[in-house]
Amino acid sequence: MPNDPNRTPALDRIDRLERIELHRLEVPLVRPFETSFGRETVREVLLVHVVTDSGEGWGECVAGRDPFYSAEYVDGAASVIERYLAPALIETTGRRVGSAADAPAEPVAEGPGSRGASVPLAASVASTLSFVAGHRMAKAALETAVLDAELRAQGRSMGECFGAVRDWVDCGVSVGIASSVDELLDEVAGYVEEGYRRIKLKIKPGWDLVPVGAVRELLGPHGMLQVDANTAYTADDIPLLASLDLFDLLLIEQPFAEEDLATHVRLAEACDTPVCLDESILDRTTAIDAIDRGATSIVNIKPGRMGGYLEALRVHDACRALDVPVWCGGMLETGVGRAANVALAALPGFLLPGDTSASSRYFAEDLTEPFVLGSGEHRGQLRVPDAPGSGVTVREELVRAWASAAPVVITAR
Ligand code: SMG
Ligand code: MG
Repeated sequence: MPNDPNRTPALDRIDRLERIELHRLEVPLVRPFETSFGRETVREVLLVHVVTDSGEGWGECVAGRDPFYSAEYVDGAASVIERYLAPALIETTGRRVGSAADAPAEPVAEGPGSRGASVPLAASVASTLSFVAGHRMAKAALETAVLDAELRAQGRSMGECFGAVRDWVDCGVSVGIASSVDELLDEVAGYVEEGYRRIKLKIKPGWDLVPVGAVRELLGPHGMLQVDANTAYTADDIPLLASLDLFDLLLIEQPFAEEDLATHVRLAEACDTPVCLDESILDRTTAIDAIDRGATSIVNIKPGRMGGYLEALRVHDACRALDVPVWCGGMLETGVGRAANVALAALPGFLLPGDTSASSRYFAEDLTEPFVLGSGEHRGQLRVPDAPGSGVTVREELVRAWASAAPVVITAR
């Protein structure tokens, strides 16, 4: 009985979602982050906090302030969660009573040891929310909060649940468009000094060959370097982008529009540098399709863009089966989202350093205990959290202190 007051909560199982809270925060960035589509000085954070009969969990929505990186944006995500997703999840979970009846029709991962089977409540979230089209970042935040609560109740970490094979992950850093090449070189030199194992440069028309050449010279021939255009180019730019071959890059990330696989295929045929898709990859199906067509030979995995960590695991597994390397992208997450990303990046198919930088790259103070780059043999790496759930503790006093609006609370009717 879900609502039996005498019922003792199971220690390892969530039977009921009591409440979902949405917290809006503004967290200043330590330096502005400029991409081909805009400049951010503050991270507008949306946190989802779920309170269940067996504990609590947190998820961070990665949608940005504006609908520029993708169609989603943070006000829209908060609205769709409040109006549609959270009420549906509470309603369904109230009826659910932890039965296997709501387990997803499709297994979360093929074969024995399916990860979804061990987190039945989190694994039911995507199907419960599938009546809403799109809004993957909003759905991902909810699923992650439920996953965090469920794993905390089970005493298991996200790394363990996902199938992490390493305790430390290699970290890169994504460097925004600067106001001059000298300023860019100063910034990159600082990150190299800190130990980052790979540099990613944001590029756009007019900010490409010159800064990339200058940074290649700074790093020397062996420094790992890649670029990300966030869809700023068109087919006319294929010759220019192909000339980036000169700089021995790890990859060129998403030069063309999200929907335009065909032009990515043309670029891949015209250059030696691998083409990597970010914005275009929405789930396992689009990943396999893009790989089959030759539009991408490396995949940037961002769980928010894919509707959650469980779909991100499917993308990882599919890419691994096809021998396509993946790496973990970033969306300027606080420690809440970073913890889960670092756990994901510890999977065997993550063969390139991620945009999983230390807390200090983004914020003077983080919402959780800070992520700090290791030293010695762990220089340029972050440690994978191993405590239950995401493994980090949300500093609720900061959630209150940095709030930009009153929390929204959704409860069972
Ligand atoms: O989290 O370090 C980070 C940012 C990494 O460059 C980054 N993200 O397209 O990959 C990308 C961008 C999207 C976010 S722009 C605000
Ligand atoms: Mg990108």
